[in-house]
Amino acid sequence: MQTRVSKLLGTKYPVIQGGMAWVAEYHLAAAVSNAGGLGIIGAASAPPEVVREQIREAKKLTDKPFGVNVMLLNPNAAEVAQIVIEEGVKVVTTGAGSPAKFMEAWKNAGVVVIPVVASVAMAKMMERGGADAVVAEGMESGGHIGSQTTMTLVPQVADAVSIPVIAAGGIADGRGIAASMMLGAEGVQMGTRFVVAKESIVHANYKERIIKAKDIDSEVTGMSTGHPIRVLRNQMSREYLKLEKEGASFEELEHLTLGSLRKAVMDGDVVNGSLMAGQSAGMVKKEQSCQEIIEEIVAEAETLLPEKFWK
Ligand code: TUI
Repeated sequence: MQTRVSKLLGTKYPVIQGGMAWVAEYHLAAAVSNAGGLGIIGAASAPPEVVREQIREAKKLTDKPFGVNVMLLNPNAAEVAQIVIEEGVKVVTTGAGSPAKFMEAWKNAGVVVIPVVASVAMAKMMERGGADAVVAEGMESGGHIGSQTTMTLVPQVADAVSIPVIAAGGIADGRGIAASMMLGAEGVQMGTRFVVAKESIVHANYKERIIKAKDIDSEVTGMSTGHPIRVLRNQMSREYLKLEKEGASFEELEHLTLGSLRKAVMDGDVVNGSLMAGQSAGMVKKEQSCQEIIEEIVAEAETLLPEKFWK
């Protein structure tokens, strides 16, 4: 399955793994790249030197292209942006803001730049700024989200820009890939399904919550503070939403969630941890290797889609 996206990335398939904080470390990224997708190391809020180390470890595990996600709320984003260039990383995706100020340096260094956007306006701005493609991410996604759904965002972004569009949010199988292509995308990014991959270092308790999740088991915290985050419902999210309803300050709410994603991913604390996951959690049924996941979803998409969409 080749599209403008797989050609741009130099991958076998137009499938990208989301740059998820704590989850997207080098084992997962290398496994996705080795399976023909594009693995991504999520820099999130990690210290810049840790990101450099992660990149070097990924290079030991794969000779295929992989990327780094720069999370723009990170106060160290500028340093991470520089490390990506120094280490010769092929692809950068960005999240939770505008990467405009880093774009020129990345382009000059020959890095493929793919900002994640949640609106048509941001997609157009990124194209004008020299982005090679955009990920149009709907609010079905886990973690930090915008307000548009994938079904409505992807076609509107595809109509508004000429660079390739990669769909994200709610995609967990071949039907999601086929649907995304019908909406005008030329690739997909998946997060939640890869959280549960065999090569993912995420604690078994967290994986189990995703596998057991039903369609309605996620909710969005922080809508009122301007930092909406989709998580699986648990004691932590209930407490957060209760405080939010009572008008708690942003600082108070931030304090409650401090370190909570780490708690879920590393310690398996599914009670007080933050279980970021997308609405597609209800579709994720078992732990599989990245190779099994990618082969399965691409084969399914190919049986559904007329060849003109991907040849
Ligand atoms: O970035 C994400 N998802 C994330 S980042 C993250 S780390 C975090 N952890 C705890 C609290 C806060 C963050 C967890 N999940 N997805 C990509 C994405 N980007 N979704 C939406 C956007 C976005 C939003 C606004 C992109 C651009 C944007 O621009 C706003 C502006 O005008 O600057």
